[in-house]
Amino acid sequence: MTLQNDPVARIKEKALWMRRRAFKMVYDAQLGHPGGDFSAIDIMATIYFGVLSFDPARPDWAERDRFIMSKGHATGALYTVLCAAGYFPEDWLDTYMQPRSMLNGHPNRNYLPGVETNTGPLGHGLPVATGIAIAGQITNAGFRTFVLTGDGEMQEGSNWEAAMTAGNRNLGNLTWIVDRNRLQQGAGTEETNGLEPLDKKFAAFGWDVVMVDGHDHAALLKVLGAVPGEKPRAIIANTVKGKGVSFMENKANWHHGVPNADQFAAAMKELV
Ligand SMILES: Cc1ncc(C[n+]2csc(CCOP(=O)(O)OP(=O)(O)O)c2C)c(N)n1
Ligand SMILES: [Mg+2]
Repeated sequence: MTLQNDPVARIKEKALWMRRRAFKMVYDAQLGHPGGDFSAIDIMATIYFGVLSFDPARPDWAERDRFIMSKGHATGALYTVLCAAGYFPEDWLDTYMQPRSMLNGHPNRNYLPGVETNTGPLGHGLPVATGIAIAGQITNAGFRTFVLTGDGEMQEGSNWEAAMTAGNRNLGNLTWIVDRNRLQQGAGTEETNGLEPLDKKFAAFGWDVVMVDGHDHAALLKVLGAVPGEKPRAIIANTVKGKGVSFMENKANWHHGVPNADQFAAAMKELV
């Protein structure tokens, strides 16, 4: 099988490119959230290169599947996947967080093609995705809506209102992925405001629940690409914050830590 017709190999290749490119953006800007970029990148590469129906030449194509990046701080992951998907040229990435750049610290749909909705303040992506999915259900449209939230983000009550609404309305066209890296800003989720048992909570709100290794491309492809059912689907993706760089993995300080020259070089050696 060649890279072109082996979907898992293609996703793997894209994810590696995204990690390298996102880390370079953070290094150049000396700003960013690389820990959360790296926990999300395998999920996002799988969605864009294995599941989503979209056309970068027509970002407003009415029938496109929607992806909403609710954890809007992880712009290293979002901007690299949108670039790899063809929404804008690679040299735009070099402007990350520079004055007058379209690639702000948090994504802005008014500037950047492919961004479905502005995020950054946590707790907004799922409510917006739920509204979009309701519109799709009412109009009998065929598109699916995917939303990726953090796990610390779930401390925002707005998520639980949206979860209740989606469950009550049987929004089978809605898929919610939780990046379950067990860390938020500066601490663990369970020592801050415990989320468990997350699967039982989602099920009680009327959702189908699936657990997956959030770095296993083949497993991700299977659960994300599965045919929608009657109920909305929650995918709890078990991930590692900082995944792919040994000195960053599971370290809270890499939430918004930025590399010095030695750390950048060491990371590039590992990301091959
Ligand atoms: C409403 C709101 N409060 C606080 C913040 C600041 N903030 C940015 S990221 C973050 C932690 C998020 O943790 P998590 O959702 O687990 O994201 P991940 O671990 O995937 O980076 C916080 C508190 C914010 N962006 N929005
Ligand atoms: Mg987290």
